Amino acid sequence: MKKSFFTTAILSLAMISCGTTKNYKILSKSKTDTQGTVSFTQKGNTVTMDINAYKLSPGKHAVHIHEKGDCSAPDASSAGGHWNPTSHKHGKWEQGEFHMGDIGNLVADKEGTARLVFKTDKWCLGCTDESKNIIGKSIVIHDKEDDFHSQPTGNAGGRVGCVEIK
Ligand SMILES: [Cu+2]
Ligand SMILES: [Zn+2]
Repeated sequence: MKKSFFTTAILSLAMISCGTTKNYKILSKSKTDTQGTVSFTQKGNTVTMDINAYKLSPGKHAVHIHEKGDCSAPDASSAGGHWNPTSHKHGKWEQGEFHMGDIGNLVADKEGTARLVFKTDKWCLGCTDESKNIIGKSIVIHDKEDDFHSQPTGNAGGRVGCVEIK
């Protein structure tokens, strides 16, 4: 009795302190040299995403969660449209209407390097709530900037990087 309580306590502590982390490589798409990594860590109800991208063109690049976890097409069209479980219009994160995958823009410096750390309690890693679960979706990095109002994609142009969130 005492031992099982102790084991349970240790396991709970491990889950709270370590959480779940998933690491992915960015796949270059549309004949670009895009490289980098994306990690997701869930602690409690908060998911932290950390994007480190390299070899982008300098300037802003839209980044979204798309609905299909399939980066196989050379132009990443296989990833489908924006992940939109709440059937809202495309927009800016937490301002008016927006898709659950409307992360915003990466800003690449003149070397083409961009980093974005993004935290939210609107996503989860593998929970049963399909309006929150990002496993089975993809991250798409675009050629152009998200203007936050053009429908349904923010006029972000082609797809230069892709990650299957498995
Ligand atoms: Cu997109
Ligand atoms: Zn969108």
